[in-house]
Amino acid sequence: MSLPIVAAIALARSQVRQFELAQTTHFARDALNAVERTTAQLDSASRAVNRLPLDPACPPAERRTLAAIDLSQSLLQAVGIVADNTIICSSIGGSEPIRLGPPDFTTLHGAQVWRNAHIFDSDVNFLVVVEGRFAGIVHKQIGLAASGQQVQATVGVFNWSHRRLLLQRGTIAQHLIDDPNLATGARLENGMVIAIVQSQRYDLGVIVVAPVSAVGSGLAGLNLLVVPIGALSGLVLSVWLLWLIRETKSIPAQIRAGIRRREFHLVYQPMIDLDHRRVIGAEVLVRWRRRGGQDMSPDTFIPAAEASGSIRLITDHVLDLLATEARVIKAAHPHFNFGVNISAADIHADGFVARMIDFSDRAGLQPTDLVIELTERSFIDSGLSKRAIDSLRARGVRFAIDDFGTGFCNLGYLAQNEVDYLKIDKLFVQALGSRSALNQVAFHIVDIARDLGLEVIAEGVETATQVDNLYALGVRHAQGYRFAVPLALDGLLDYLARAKAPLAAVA
Ligand code: G
Ligand code: G
Ligand code: MN
Repeated sequence: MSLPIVAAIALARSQVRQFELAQTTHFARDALNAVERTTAQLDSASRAVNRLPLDPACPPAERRTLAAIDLSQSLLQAVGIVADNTIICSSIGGSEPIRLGPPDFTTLHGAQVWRNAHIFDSDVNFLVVVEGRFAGIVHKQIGLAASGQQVQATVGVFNWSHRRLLLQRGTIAQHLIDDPNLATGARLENGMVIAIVQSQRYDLGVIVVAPVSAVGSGLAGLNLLVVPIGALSGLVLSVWLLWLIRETKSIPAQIRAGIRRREFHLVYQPMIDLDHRRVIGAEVLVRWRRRGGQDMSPDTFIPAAEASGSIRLITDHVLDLLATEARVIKAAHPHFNFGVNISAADIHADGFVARMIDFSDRAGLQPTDLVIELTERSFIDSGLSKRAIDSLRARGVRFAIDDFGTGFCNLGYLAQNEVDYLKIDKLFVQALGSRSALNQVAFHIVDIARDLGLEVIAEGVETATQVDNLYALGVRHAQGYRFAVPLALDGLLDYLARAKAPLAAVA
């Protein structure tokens, strides 16, 4: 009955691949929407500025007017007035003229474009678009910082008729857009998914290049790619982005400040043993509550922390918080297990094993109480992770591969690195029994796990039907809204107290 493992993976992969083509195109469209919104704002700011009188002295009243225009155009970094390739007045600069030098190119509509302007004494470059007297200034790099290595995708925004890249995250090879037959569409090429969309409104296009299999894992993160270029669908995201753009501090500095101000806290999502309908532990998830009181999802800031090399700050802080709270939980529930998310950068760093042992001592945990959740990215450097994993497993720590099926899906590391669990991503759980192109993936993952002697944990389980389907496949551990949302410490303790009765009453 069980398919040979290679066939199972091939099947799962082909489903995922079709999905990736569609998904990558979808991301490119999202990015294009954002770019179009920014372009519309440039247009409207340009009309407003070109109506202003030209006063080379740039009096304060003029600067205030520019600032008002700037504020009403939320996607622009700044606006200014230009004469002779020189910004003589701007919404955020002083009154010193800023020389731009000759433009990179002129668009079909006569706007001049500087792709890498050094202005405002800043160490980042800006995209500057000049139309008549108007200069619109767009930040180029915020998106690069805010999106992660996690999302192994490159995004480029380019002028369609000139084939000139305007903004990019990562490096887009020029030859990919030089193609004279360039058209909207997606294709697979050398292990990469390449999606291109052309704007119907402007002389613009977006290209997204993602390694096959990086797409699923980046579902949320990929949205961040469009940061420099525009606002996004989710309110939380755009608030975060605007804040990032206006904030002058680097991401590591922001994280340090957040830690100092105690803005991070932990939530726990109960993990259920389906055989006995018991809570056996919880996954520990970090939250960042910004000063406005808004919770920031780790999907947003973990990739930013990883990309800026500051994930260790967060991991250390999470372990510090957990060391205290785990003692409270353990006091009431001695057999409780903790699933901790660890980034690839953590496990590849020197001293990881010592760090985890030190943590479990401080938390009063046995190594056997700990499940370390790694994403498939952690196995890229298989040798490095293997040493750490083997050493901790010898002490009784268990390991889970998180979001299995969305990453590199390379059997090599599964053979080399011994782990204990595969976690099925909620994407696949939710596709189960649906008409989604992904509806067979969970089945194949369970198959793979069985062949390798691993247990499976299902994530994002929301309905009784999903529980039944998963159980029928042989899955014995689950977490998801069906049982409990991620809960803060007090909520978890309440939940556990109630769950002492058979869990069916709780679920
Ligand atoms: O908590 P959800 O609540 O939004 O979490 C989103 C993603 O962020 C999860 O896939 C999880 O792997 C990751 N995540 C949550 N908490 C942590 C953490 O403490 N460290 C790391 N590295 N990732 C985390
Ligand atoms: O490690 P990571 O992928 O493991 O974290 C799980 C993520 O899924 C968290 O963001 C968590 O808040 C979210 N989540 C947990 N349970 C459910 C669920 O039942 N449905 C959905 N849609 N999301 C869930
Ligand atoms: Mn996880």
